[in-house]
Amino acid sequence: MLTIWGRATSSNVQKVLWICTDLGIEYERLDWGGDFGGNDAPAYRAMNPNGLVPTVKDGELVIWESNTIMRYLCAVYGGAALHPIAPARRSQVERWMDWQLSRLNAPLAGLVRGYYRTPEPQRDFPALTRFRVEAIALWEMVERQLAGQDYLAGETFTLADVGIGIWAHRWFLYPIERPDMPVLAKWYQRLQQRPGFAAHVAGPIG
Ligand SMILES: N[C@@H](CCC(=O)N[C@@H](CS)C(=O)NCC(=O)O)C(=O)O
Repeated sequence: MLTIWGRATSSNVQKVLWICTDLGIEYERLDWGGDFGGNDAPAYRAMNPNGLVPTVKDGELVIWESNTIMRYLCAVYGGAALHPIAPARRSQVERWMDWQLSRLNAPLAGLVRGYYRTPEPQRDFPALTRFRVEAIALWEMVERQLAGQDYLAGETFTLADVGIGIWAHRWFLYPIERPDMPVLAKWYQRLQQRPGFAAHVAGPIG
């Protein structure tokens, strides 16, 4: 059985849990990080030198980085539909996984830190406005990408939708003004129907 270190409220842990549900992978999850602490314990650092969650152990293999973990789980546990093997098709999925890490993550995580980890009197509102404006431009890219197709990499659900879907959920919960993006909203509704999303992502931002 897989062991997963990571609090259930972490966006990156949620990616892994979502895939476990979709692929029917059994796991034990240990509350770790955030208020649970443990990230700096020497034994944990020996597994994951970043001191972040998630970390996954499958047999003797230790894995960190949520996207790498998702790719591994798809390769070992029958997830070729989520992470296609054909190079061209795979590139359509992976560009959005990389885009999530390289572009979307910073403004979206900035909004979590600002609104959910910082008491109101200490909030940096100009920075929050910058994150919001930056995020809108990025979601507009997603809105255009989804025009005429059900999922980010085409007509089928893939890892691209998982990595960006966890942020879409947060985006729709943030206490901010959002421009209307009907295609994005429909895709988000589609994700909400998926058991992995309902089980692990659908709750409040923690
Ligand atoms: N790129 C890493 C980022 C991991 C990361 O930033 N994890 C956050 C939670 S989402 C973390 O560990 N924060 C400290 C904590 O929760 O204690 C991944 O995708 O796994």
